[in-house]
Amino acid sequence: MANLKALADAVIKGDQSTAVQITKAALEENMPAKSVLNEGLIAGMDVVGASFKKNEIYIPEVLIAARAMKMAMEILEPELVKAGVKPIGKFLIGTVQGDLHDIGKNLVAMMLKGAGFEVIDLGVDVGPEKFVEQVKTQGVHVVGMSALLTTTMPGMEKTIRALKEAGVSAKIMIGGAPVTQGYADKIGADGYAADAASAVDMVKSLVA
Ligand code: B1M
Repeated sequence: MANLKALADAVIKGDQSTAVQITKAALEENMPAKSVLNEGLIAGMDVVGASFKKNEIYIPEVLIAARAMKMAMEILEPELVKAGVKPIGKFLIGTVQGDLHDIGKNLVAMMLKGAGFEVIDLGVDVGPEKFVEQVKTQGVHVVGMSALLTTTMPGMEKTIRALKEAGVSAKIMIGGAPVTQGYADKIGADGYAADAASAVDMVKSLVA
């Protein structure tokens, strides 16, 4: 019988082929897709997030684990849709206007996918109008903004103002190397996270 603990371990080790092989075997044995997701893939990414937070592993290991999870998810996703399993929330993220840094933003997006969220990634250099338009049309629960430059941080404040003027009810969180909790409080963001693992905890608390 397919072993979901071994699937979680394969994600933790970033072992793509084993993750894919166990996912396929589990589905062939008619294991519920939701169990494969929660007890295998998400359980593995939870461990990765916790280890990253404690500085026991670093960005390359997280990226390798996320890639293993992504490959297995490609097999699992159609089965989750068939079974009517809904994501735990919709998260939209982008790097703010004028800013082209996306490594941290991508990591946050991957970790949230790993935690069971549907993630819409608008990419880099995203202006307030695009955030507003996408948040309104996509039914998003949490909007995330990333900035790596002190010169582009004001784009977060502009976007929050535009979202509020547009009457958007989604929660807003921000992050990126120069961003602080104090800045988040100052510009009226609902949440801030210093790293990708903390971003998952923050988004979970914002949708709770
Ligand atoms: Co640029 N760059 N860069 N750069 N770059 C920095 C950020 C800089 C600190 C370097 C320096 O001078 N020491 C400096 C900014 C100074 C400042 O404003 N404070 C800088 C500069 C000045 C520039 C240019 C202006 C350089 C120039 O052209 N003169 C230019 C700007 C271009 C633009 O954006 N318009 C520029 C360009 C580039 C590259 C294109 C070459 C490249 C980006 C490639 C890419 O992203 N695809 C680049 C890089 C790689 C860096 C450094 C070296 C690394 C950034 C990175 O990816 N870190 C950086 C110096 C450094 O940090 N050592 C630097 C790894 C990443 C995982 O961390 O993004 O912080 P980070 O994400 C973390 C957390 O911050 C958090 O979680 C992530 C994972 O734990 N997080 C969130 C991020 N977003 C979050 C969102 C959340 C929550 C948490 O909620 C929504």
